[in-house]
Amino acid sequence: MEKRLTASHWGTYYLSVDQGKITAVDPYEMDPDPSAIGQSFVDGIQHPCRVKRPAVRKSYLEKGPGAATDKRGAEPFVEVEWDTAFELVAKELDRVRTDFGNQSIFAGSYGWASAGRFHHAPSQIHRFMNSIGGYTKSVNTYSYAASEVILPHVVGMMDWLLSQHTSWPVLEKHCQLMVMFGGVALKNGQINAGGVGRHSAREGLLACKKAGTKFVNFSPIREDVDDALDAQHYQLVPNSDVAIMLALAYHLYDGGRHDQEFLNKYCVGFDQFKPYLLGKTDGQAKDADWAERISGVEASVIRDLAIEMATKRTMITASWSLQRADHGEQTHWMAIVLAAMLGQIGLPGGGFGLGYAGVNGVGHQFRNFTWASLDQGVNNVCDFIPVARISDLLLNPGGRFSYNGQDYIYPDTKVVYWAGGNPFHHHQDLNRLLKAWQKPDSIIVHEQTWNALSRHADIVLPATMTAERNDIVCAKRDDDIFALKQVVEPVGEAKNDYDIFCGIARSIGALDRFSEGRDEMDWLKLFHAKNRQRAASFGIDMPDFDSFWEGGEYSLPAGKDLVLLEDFRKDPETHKLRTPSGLIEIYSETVASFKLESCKGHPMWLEPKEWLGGKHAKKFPLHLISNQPATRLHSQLDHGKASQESKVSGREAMTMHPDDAQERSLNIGDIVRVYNDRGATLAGLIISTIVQPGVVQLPTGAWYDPVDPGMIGSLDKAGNPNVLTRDEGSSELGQGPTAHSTLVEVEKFEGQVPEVSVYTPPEIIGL
Ligand SMILES: Nc1nc2c(c(=O)[nH]1)N[C@H]1C(S)=C(S)[C@@H](COP(=O)(O)OP(=O)(O)OC[C@H]3O[C@@H](n4cnc5c(=O)[nH]c(N)nc54)[C@H](O)[C@@H]3O)O[C@H]1N2
Ligand SMILES: Nc1nc2c(c(=O)[nH]1)N[C@H]1C(S)=C(S)[C@@H](COP(=O)(O)OP(=O)(O)OC[C@H]3O[C@@H](n4cnc5c(=O)[nH]c(N)nc54)[C@H](O)[C@@H]3O)O[C@H]1N2
Ligand SMILES: [Mo]
Repeated sequence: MEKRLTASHWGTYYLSVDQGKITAVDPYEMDPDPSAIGQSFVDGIQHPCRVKRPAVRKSYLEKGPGAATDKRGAEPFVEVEWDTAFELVAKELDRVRTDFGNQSIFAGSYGWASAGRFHHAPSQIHRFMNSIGGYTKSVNTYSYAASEVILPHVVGMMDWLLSQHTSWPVLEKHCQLMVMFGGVALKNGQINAGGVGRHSAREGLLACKKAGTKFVNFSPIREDVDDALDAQHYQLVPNSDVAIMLALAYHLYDGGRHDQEFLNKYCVGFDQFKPYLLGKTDGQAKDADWAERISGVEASVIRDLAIEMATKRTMITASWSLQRADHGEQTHWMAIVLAAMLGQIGLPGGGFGLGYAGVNGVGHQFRNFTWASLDQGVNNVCDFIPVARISDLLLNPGGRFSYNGQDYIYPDTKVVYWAGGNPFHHHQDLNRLLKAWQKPDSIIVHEQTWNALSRHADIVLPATMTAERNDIVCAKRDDDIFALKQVVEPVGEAKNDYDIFCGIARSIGALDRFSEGRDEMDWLKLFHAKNRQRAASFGIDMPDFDSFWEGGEYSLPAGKDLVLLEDFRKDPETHKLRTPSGLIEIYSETVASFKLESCKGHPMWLEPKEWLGGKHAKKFPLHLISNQPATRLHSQLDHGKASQESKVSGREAMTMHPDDAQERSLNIGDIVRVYNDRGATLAGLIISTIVQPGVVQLPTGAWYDPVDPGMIGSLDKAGNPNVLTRDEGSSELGQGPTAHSTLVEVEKFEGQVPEVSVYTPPEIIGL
């Protein structure tokens, strides 16, 4: 039996193949902490739910664009030949380009797609669209949109910060106290966008523990920190982190323990922030008693912690989840202000960290090396949306929105084109999305499986998976690069996204512009040549293409230890930050000048619209944490073994505290209905003290599976939390997603339990 290398966002593995079938998955020998998600390759790649041939929704095929759009998700599909599909897509893109203009094509196509530099679906679709005149794009990520917009005003770009986070070995040597908001969940460190050679987060954390680092964590879920770290764990009212951070800041200041010299030399605006902190502006000192009333964390805990933080080398970490919430901008901003008051930013082991273990690679000791990727060309369309405003875009053509201090207008969308992302996974309030989804004339997707996205499309073009193609895999913030040779034949007639776009480009007459006459291997050789050239500029001699391709893997020599903002601390003049003042902006004149109610000039406690401390909690008394799933990446391979084995009573598992379960007379394994005014879903119940009372955990990623497909408001059978989440921007500044500010109620599901049916293909008919 042959074993062949494959790689994914969750790790590198060997696939055993017997007569064209994948029979086993073994972890890569260099990985000290391989992820079990890879086991889903055994059944996931060649699963019956793969899309096998191009397919068109019945009414669409019969009557063309705009036909019976309210039947999306409900109607059967008709399979067609590839050439027919290419023609259909080309004709529609031409119609829309000519009659309405390219801004009427929305191809933001946000999503993680698969690992692999060349077959990266979002890069492919953007290059293709640019080769035919452009498209309306999306900006920022679902991961940390609010921070991406606020942090450039405060300290610098989010991606730039993440690329120089203090590395694990430095933390091990110097960090005495790690104060964590939202934990450092190892379930999340399984993943890194682009691939993982070595999983390093567990090693890094355990080394810190061994060296004597003390861990303190504020989080609604105890599992956000590994038991081995023996962290002091405090539960808190979800979304109240800013209040706790403010109170820590207050007691640092009140006790004269803040570092005024650091504030003077490296920051601007402490004097504008101070009156708010002390309560001079609103009559409320942000002290520990105040924070206790908001967060439920005992005042004495906060006061003592402030003293301890000031006497130790302290790293303050905040997970990305904190800002995926109403007023999410305030959380990371305030964490940075707190770290600035401690004065340890730029010192080894101190300062702040955003998203340690949020993905593998944050804290990795690596070379800041940009691997080659597909050139996307130039987009001639200026229109854009903040990524999480997709439903608003479709529902309000011509409507205004505010973003980062300016007003913009939503274009009128005729075509939605997606390749490599799944809005029926990632977006909030799926019933609202479903309504918005009825608006465009055409919805075209490239998909691997018959998931909720492809089921709700008009034209579905089957895409290959990584094991079915050749590619080069490497991640940002990682040193390892892999040569991936095709392992198995594509399922059915599935094609690579590149070949699909070549087919459409040929029909449109844009093939040369799109492909530049290259095939898959030509592109891989081009990428490798660029990588070699870049490596040479670092004095590194990478092997030539043939040796690399033959060898299968290559690692850059180890990078140096990193200390976040060390250069800035050593010399703030030469290493100015990219903020208006060149310094850390505790108060931002720029943000203040926008005059927004939802985001002012300095970080503040702003009450979320939906949280346990608010009025909605009377009707919906449980805070829903729809966090990242431990057994898959988002919705990918939800049909695979690793994910399916984690289901409870046939659907996604929801975890509830024993007190809340008792109050509702619920038992382990019950099928429960989780609901609020936006929707309802069924989940299988786990009862555990890992979640605090008043909180339920229902991870993202179960495929949306409505009882009545196409019907807005239908009960979801599989446990997708996004039928419950809010679809409102974090603020008028960032417009980030706010899934983590959602309240629900839970009851036992009575009556005939509907069977989950989303993992078998929809009805496919002949015409
Ligand atoms: N409630 C709630 N919702 C959330 C979050 C949350 O915390 N709570 N988190 C958000 C975050 S941080 C993120 S990043 C998003 C993630 O949202 P997405 O990135 O959209 O989620 P994925 O499931 O990874 O979607 C990738 C899709 O691409 C397809 N795909 C994979 N490889 C290929 C390929 O090579 N070609 C083509 N054509 N298709 C491919 C897969 O089948 C899958 O449908 O979700 C967000 N949604
Ligand atoms: N296994 C796996 N790992 C993943 C992913 C995946 O799909 N699967 N997705 C990846 C992606 S795209 C991203 S962006 C990162 C996201 O990384 P994060 O945003 O950090 O991930 P989450 O799991 O949403 O949240 C982490 C924890 O934050 C806690 N939390 C939620 N709300 C609050 C709050 O208000 N206060 C406090 N103190 N804690 C809170 C929850 O208990 C939750 O378990 O994860 C990545 N890692
Ligand atoms: Mo993300």
